[in-house]
Amino acid sequence: MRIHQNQISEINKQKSDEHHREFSFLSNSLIKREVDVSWILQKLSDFQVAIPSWALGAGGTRFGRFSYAGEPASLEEKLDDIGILHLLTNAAGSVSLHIPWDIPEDISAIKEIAKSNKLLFDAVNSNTFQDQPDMKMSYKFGSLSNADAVIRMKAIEHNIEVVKLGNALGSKSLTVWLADGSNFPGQQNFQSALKLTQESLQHIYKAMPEDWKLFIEYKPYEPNFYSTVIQDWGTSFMLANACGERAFTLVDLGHHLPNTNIEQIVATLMMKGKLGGFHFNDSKYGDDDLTVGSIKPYALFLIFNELVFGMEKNSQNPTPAWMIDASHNVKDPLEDLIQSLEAIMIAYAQALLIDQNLLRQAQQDHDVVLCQEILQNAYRTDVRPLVREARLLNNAALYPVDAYRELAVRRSLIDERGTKTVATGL
Ligand code: AOS
Ligand code: ZN
Ligand code: ZN
Ligand code: ZN
Repeated sequence: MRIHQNQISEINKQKSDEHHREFSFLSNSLIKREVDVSWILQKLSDFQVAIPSWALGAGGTRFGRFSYAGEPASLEEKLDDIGILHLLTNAAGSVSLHIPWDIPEDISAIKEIAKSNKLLFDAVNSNTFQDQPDMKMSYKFGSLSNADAVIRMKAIEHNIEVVKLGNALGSKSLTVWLADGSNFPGQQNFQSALKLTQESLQHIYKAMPEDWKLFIEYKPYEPNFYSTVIQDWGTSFMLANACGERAFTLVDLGHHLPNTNIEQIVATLMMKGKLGGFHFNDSKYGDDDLTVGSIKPYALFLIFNELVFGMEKNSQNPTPAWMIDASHNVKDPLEDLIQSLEAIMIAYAQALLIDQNLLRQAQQDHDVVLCQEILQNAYRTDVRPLVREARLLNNAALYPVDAYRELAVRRSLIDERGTKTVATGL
């Protein structure tokens, strides 16, 4: 362990007066608004987001990759990094692995490291969007949708291997994201590509243990720029239905055409009990994978409003698997993840402030102005003291970025791992 809880407590002490002043001011005004503050604190404390193993190094763009000093070179080191995040934020309680980027050599040793960092294994991700060095065939023209049965089978088998590995670690779900699609009109027969994908997914689904879930990600473009086989939530939803009741749609915030009403997609899927997983990130143009909340925090809040409503009202929908899916080139990856976690907690806290009964009544009365007031009053409340208090109650850092800097975490990672590091993965 690079940092200890008592170091965090020491740092918290320096700022605890200031925090308590802000927190009591906020909680007093919330109590006047009949908000149940301790209920919100509990919800915030319980909310855990999986960290993708590929976000721990400075990723990059398709034009280049600039490594960040002190990056983790192995799965063990990645787990240690997430352990640091979890200690600072009490919000990063699990990891999402990517196979083959994270092949564990010694399963029980990896489980031990995860346990000592208080981490669980969330969804495992398969990879049929890259050819692996030992491969005799290529995914260049698709994987689960490939017209060649031998290549399809290879992709199916890879997914089954990933499930086996994940199962040994204690994971309970598989996320499938496909790059399959076409670049030019006429290149691919839409119907057969979709039909083959469905058959392949059914095959994988049947091979999963009975307590496993399958998450199917959709994306309208990239790397194929004319068509992708699973282009939208409707296609994913249809495929999930064709697989069975433990197959679900996964929403990645970056996987929509500009201005898509993502909150409405969330609501629709939850009504049908089919929102299985979530990839948080932010974007201005496409699948930019930027820090959560860095571009469109209001949209994130509106999405959380639907998530909160759905989690309360749609018992047919399991609690979605929350995950960050971000990657970029310029920030310290750990500081960036702290910022993403903070943005998620803020949006969640704001959404929890909404009086759903009052909103319902205003909708019923067609009082459009009041509806907007209710949403925006919640959004414009500075909930940061609530988020901090939830962390404090769990012995995490009041101000995680500050604590991270004060404890010189990156410095010690560089001392240990060196300056010229390249995290495995993207
Ligand atoms: C790709 O665009 C998807 O968002 C995937 O979820 C993910 O980024 C990829 O699987 C990384 O391995
Ligand atoms: Zn994703
Ligand atoms: Zn993506
Ligand atoms: Zn993305």
